[in-house]
Amino acid sequence: MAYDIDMIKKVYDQMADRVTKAREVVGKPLTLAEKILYSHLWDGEATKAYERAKDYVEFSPDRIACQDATAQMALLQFMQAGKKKVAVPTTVHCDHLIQAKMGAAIDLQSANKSSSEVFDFLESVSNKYGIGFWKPGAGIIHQVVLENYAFPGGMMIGTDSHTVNAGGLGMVAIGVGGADAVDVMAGMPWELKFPKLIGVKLTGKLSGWTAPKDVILKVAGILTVKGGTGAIIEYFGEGARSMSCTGKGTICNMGAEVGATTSTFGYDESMERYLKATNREDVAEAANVVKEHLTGDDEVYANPEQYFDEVIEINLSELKPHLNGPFTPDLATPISEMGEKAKENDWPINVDWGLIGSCTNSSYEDLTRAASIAKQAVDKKIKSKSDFGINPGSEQIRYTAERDGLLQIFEDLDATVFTNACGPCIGQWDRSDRKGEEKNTIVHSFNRNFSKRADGNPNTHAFVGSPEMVAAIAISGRLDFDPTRDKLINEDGEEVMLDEPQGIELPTKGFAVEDAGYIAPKEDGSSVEVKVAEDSERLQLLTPFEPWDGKNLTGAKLLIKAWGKCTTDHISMAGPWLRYRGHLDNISNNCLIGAVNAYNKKTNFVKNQLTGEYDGVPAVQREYKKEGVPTVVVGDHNYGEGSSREHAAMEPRHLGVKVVLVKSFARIHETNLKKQGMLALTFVNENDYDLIQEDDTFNFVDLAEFAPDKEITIEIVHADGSKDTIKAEHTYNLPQIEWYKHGSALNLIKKENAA
Ligand code: MIC
Ligand code: SF4
Repeated sequence: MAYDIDMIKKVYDQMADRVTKAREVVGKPLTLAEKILYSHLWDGEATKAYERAKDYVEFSPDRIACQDATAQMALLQFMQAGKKKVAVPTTVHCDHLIQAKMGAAIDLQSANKSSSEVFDFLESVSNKYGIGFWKPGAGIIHQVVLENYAFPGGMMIGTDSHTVNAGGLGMVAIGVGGADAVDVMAGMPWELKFPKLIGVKLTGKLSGWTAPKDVILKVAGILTVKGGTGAIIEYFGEGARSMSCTGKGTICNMGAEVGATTSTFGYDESMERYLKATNREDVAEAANVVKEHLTGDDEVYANPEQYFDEVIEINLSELKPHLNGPFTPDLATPISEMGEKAKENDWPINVDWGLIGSCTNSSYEDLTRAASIAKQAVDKKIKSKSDFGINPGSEQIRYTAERDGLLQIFEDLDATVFTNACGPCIGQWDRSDRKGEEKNTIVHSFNRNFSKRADGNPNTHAFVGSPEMVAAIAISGRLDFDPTRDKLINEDGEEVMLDEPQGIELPTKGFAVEDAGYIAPKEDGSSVEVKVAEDSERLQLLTPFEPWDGKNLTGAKLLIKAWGKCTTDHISMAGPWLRYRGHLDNISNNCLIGAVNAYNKKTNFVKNQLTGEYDGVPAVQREYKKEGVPTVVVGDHNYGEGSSREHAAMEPRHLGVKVVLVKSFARIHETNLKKQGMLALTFVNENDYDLIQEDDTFNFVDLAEFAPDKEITIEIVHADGSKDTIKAEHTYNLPQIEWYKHGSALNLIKKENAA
């Protein structure tokens, strides 16, 4: 379980020199993000100032974390890289594959049964290659990382978009696809385009019903789901210092929802308290020695406009509690306006479920604040109108919360305590009041609320709020309930109000746990055997993708023109499909089934140009593949928003799609496409999206000259024989073009290792 204090000290030892050198070459004071980035350059000390949003830079992250749903594909790839051990401390966390249904004990047992093949695979690969393994029930990856591994000033990557949660402890922590993690596990540098920097100045202090969650709900409203793309968000100011470390984690966590590369906060006393409470006094002491490098320079925070590309200011004293949703996490509505807005939009007012937990909001403080509301309901004889579900973030939190009577409070309200795992947040929810396709509303403290995400029902309106607000709304059973204003009627028919929530930042008696759920790998794992059954439906060894023939691509057919929002949940749905995350061919049967076809506004219903018939996307694409016909996927803005799952890139690649052409990409997905040898292009003129018709054929007439910064010409031939010629851009640099040439980045690693 042990974090690597020597590694942390080494990072700190070189930090002073590297930061000083970076300040010199950049020629001005530095933000915290720059300090961390420049002190983690693969080549050591900075020799030049990098241009933001332009230069590709190689980094040397300190840690890697993977979760069960993405680790399968990451490790299947790593197994091909020809290495004996991971080069950088790595952990695997089993949290996504546990369904929430009856409650923790039973659910965990059935997950251990139904997914034993996958858990055993992950455990044995971890054991073999020197990876720390957190077994099912140990907790959600990002909580476990925050409690055990994150450290101020560090840099980590993780195969999950919410890896960014560790920014709450002053890290630069970034979500990546498995193939990126494989590079670092194999001892190679990790590449990222030097990010832009957004500064968020927090003044004032939170009070009453307003929580850290509301900061990011507000920021999401300002920046929208793509406003943070390519940027690191750095929070600073007295307001930042006044918040707890886990509260900062919540804010950084949901930075993923605005597309930010990551978010971070400077080291302060809240982080020191958290490190000490989680038994890492030595890390706190080491951090205290280099404190000045673990936060941005004073001048930067005094004149942020001069150093950040964009600055947002939020006064916490004036910030109001919000609920964001439905269907998108950036639709921010202050609680006080929800009634009106819900009526206007015909959102169902009755709330069926209140769900508390997820990597976003399942800290001890979160549970105490929500419990303080739940307790009032019990004390004031108010019966909860909605059902309640709780997912503690880790076994350590669960154990401590149980010891301190917090879970009992929820149980007194008839809440179901689910496993310490993702559960409903990722569609692993067998909802007891199943709704079919019926319109209904749920509120939760999670981060994402895309259509169908929690329960597979496209008509479930999911709203995101702080845990205490979720508790209050669930108790009232109404979406338009404003606890600062509205009264409730109790069992005695009396009017009562809920008092403001009270939280406890860190357990006064300290954290406790009996079995945290960690299994250390063998020192020498060479004798460990990893088994993948040939007829397994859950796991499949990978077959390398075909290299590029170096020629222009011609005669490609349109597979689908996706209309509107197309997140990774639309491209490769989670929920029941998580089952196949280790089996590329089987999971490919969900390829793009959630994307809306621009021509008929239906999902999973596209025209097969070879037959003129309509069918599901995977079926049609398999036909094209059989006939050897290349295809193109066209998409709108922020294509691939959301998850880091590389399945969203590997599935179309496996099925024979050659090009994804969109108005804009989400960062992780664009990289995933490149890594898997796909051509990821954006329209030079985004209105060209409108030119594309259902029966189009595409010719990429100058692809043979594929080169950095060179536009690609696409001839679009319509059904009536008329043509349009358009230009597409790309962001491939030379090494990335090599990935394309070799068919994937992995093919290239293999070749280099074999040489
Ligand atoms: C998510 O929140 O969407 C997930 C499930 O955690 C994903 C990872 C995955 O798809 O396995 C993420 O955020 O990257
Ligand atoms: Fe798990 Fe949800 Fe967090 Fe993703 S966002 S890691 S599914 S809890």
